[in-house]
Amino acid sequence: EVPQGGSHHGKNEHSGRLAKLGKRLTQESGLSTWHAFSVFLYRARLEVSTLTYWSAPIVWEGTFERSVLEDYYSKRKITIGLTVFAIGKYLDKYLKTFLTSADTFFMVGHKVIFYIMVDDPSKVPLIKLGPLRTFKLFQVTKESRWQDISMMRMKMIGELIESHIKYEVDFLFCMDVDQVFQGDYGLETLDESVAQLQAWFYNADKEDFTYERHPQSAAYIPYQQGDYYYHGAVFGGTPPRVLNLTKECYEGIRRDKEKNIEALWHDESNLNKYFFFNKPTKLLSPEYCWDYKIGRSADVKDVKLSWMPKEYEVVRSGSNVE
Ligand code: 5GW
Ligand code: MN
Repeated sequence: EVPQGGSHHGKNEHSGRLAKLGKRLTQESGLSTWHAFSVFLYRARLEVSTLTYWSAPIVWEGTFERSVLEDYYSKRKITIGLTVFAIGKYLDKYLKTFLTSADTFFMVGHKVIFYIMVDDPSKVPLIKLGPLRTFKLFQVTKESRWQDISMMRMKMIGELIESHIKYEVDFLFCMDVDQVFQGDYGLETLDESVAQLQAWFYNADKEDFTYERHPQSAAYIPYQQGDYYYHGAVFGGTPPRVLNLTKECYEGIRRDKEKNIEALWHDESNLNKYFFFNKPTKLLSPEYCWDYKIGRSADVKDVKLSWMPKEYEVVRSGSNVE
């Protein structure tokens, strides 16, 4: 029998049963309790892939038991960081929704530090954060090309990890601002190195992935290669692992710039190259970054974060951001 949340048992009886099961699984497998549970629960969603060929879990709703995770982490008192950039029109348009929804749904009951990078601090919305939440605001100069705004994030996140983040958090997420949290985005997402499956491509064939296909680019992945198509809008892990990621991705971006070239999807292309060579230890299902424009999908049981609708004419006027 697979333990799942929301059973008909009383809460105490349910947790008692889970604790017993956790103990047995741990003894049998030699794994830590929460890994033992992951290994056990990955069978809970038979219709989707829940494990990569290098044995990283792919987290889908139903493949984790939050009470076990809460119990495990309650002894550690962890802090989770979340970086977000809101430059130019994205500050007015998306930051308030992103922060308000993150306050409600991101790592409920745990300490969170938001690292907010803006070009105009006077425009940051005044919102009242929950008691376990705090934020640090940084002013950055606005790149004139939007591609550079997106790509320079890799450089700035790296610098911020070295100056602040590595001393302050146990786990870090880095996200796009044009998204909204809609359901609990919790401990099940934490790991050493976390990648997000891009919602439009989670079922696609490898040849159709929009990897960079020119061998001259640092982000090049040949047609027969690659594992998954990862989304540039969400990545995470422990600070040293994310630092390594941002350094490598920025180095790829810099090498391309020297040759006067740019990968097809900018930082996302470089991220995909990085994760191809440095396998993530955990993958998040499209439920963790869903696009409602895709329509209904039986695979998506519970959306935790979704794309905000984008009017390209409004936010991308010409090649300049302003
Ligand atoms: C503006 C015009 C075109 C593309 C990006 C921007 C832009 C991005 C901007 O003006 N200000 C800004 O803060 N950004 C940051 O880069 C946001 O955090 C944004 O979420 C991230 C990536 O850009 P996106 O969200 O437009 O990229 P996609 O791949 O989601 O379309
Ligand atoms: Mn985005």
